[in-house]
Amino acid sequence: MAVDRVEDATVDIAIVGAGFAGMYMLHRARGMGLRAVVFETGDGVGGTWHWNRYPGARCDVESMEYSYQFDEELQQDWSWSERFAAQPEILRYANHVADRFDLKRDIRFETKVTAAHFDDAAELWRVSTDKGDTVAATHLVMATGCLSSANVPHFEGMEEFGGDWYHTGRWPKDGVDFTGKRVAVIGTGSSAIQSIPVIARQAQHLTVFQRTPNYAVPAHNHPVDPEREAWFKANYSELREKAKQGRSGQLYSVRDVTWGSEPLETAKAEFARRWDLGGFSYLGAYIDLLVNKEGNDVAAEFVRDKIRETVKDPKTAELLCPTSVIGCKRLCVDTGYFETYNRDNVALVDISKAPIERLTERGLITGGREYDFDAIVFATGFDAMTGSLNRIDIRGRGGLPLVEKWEAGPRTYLGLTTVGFPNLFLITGPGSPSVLTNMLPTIEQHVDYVSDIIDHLRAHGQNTIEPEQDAEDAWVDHVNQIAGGTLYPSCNSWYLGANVPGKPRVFMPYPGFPAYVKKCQEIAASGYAGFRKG
Ligand code: N01
Repeated sequence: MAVDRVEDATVDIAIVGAGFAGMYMLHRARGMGLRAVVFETGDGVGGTWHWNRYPGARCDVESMEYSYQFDEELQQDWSWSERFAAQPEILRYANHVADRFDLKRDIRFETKVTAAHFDDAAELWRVSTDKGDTVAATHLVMATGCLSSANVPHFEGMEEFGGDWYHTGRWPKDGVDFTGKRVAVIGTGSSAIQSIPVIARQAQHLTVFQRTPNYAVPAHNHPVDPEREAWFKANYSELREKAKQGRSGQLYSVRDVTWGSEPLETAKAEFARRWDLGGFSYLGAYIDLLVNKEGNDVAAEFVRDKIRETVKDPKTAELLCPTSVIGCKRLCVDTGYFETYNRDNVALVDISKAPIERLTERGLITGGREYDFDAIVFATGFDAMTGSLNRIDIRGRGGLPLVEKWEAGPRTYLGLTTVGFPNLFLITGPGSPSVLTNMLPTIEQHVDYVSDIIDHLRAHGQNTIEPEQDAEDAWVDHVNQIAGGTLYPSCNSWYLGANVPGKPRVFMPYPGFPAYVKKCQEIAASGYAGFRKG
């Protein structure tokens, strides 16, 4: 049912965010006959792909897999042009879906949710926006994304800088022309690694400021072969099911072979084979590479050797060689990243020991030296997983602020719900596999699960659901225990919140896919064990 006026409206479900999660949630809600409204800060759908328009932005999951599967006709009709789709194509896809299912009429664009308070007496969420809207909703779904809250560093002198500065995750819609400009890129994560080769080709000069080097494997991107597309589409349902059995929800093979069970030469040949395949499959050479340090060291050294082979200046090559566990931070998938440092117009500055001191009118200062720039690009990442939630004034029972409850780190049951916040659902929230998997199918699994819960409540004449304290505590312990048994906590990643000054250091995603889905199904089959309904 369409909502004509948002002001003082009452809806069954309010959805925050019109990325892939919010769009599908709206579609499911409508299918269930729920009165729904979506609030979206941006002026279009697509979430991540709406905001991350930086040069070179591209998905690191293969396009034939990075798409919705809830509608057979949709997945048959849509054609991807490249193995790894670029941002404009993914955004076109998001718009295609929105138009195809007529979603936009229930999305309030350019409207930011500022607060959501649970009204104990009425058992409703009272949602307010920066446009002055007030909506009462039975259910509140936070489809706010895991990597949507830009982490812009607070350098002294930001306002003094006479050039332009940008954050990769908030890129201007009309693009940026760096022709003839002296440009700085700060950061060397995925966004930097994708944008640096493209910016270097355009700018007069590019200086990259690197705090920590990163591992990257080649994408070996290419146009989608029509025969492969036809085969994929003919077998879509089987392939989707197969992907769901994989550790990351993707089809690339993770060999069921543990480190040490094969000779070193065989291992090196396997790493070489996977390097040539491109993409994340590199880490699937052995099933335990994120657990076994010895195997991880060999996988890491293989990449370091590739960097040394590629980058001509030995000093620059060595600076680009990471020393941490490979895969501890999300592996980057690149196109010509390391080669870019062979260009005459590109320089690398190591700021690991001399952080950026401040910005100035002309540029920035590090190591006591001032560098002059026309433009600075902050490729400094996101306040991941909790940032977008904590920036909204969310209050549960008794007015408890979520930010207070999560002061020492997020606490959820299944990454979907949290005690004291009835009928609040987090799509791919902290404590769920989310960013360790292919996000699109993972989003669909969460949205379907939330839809089933709402259906269940309605069928049983119940108004609210929230987790039991014991269930939440046990889930948090379980996530920590599983993460603690891996090499993930060994580096300063955004998975741990280590990239944001002052953020509690807690491993946020759950490294437990695909068992997680089975667990969710068992809980549903038991009538939602661990949840309290009222
Ligand atoms: O962000 P990041 P990202 N001074 O946090 C540095 C997804 N993604 O936007 O490592 C100097 O990885 C920081 O240094 P350090 C993907 O999941 C996907 O690149 O903290 N430097 C780091 O080098 C990815 O993992 C795609 O020491 C500072 C960099 O900035 C996630 O988004 C494409 C600094 C930030 O790297 C985040 O990637 C792009 C400071 N004050 C992104 N603060 C796909 O392919 C931070 N840094 C789908």
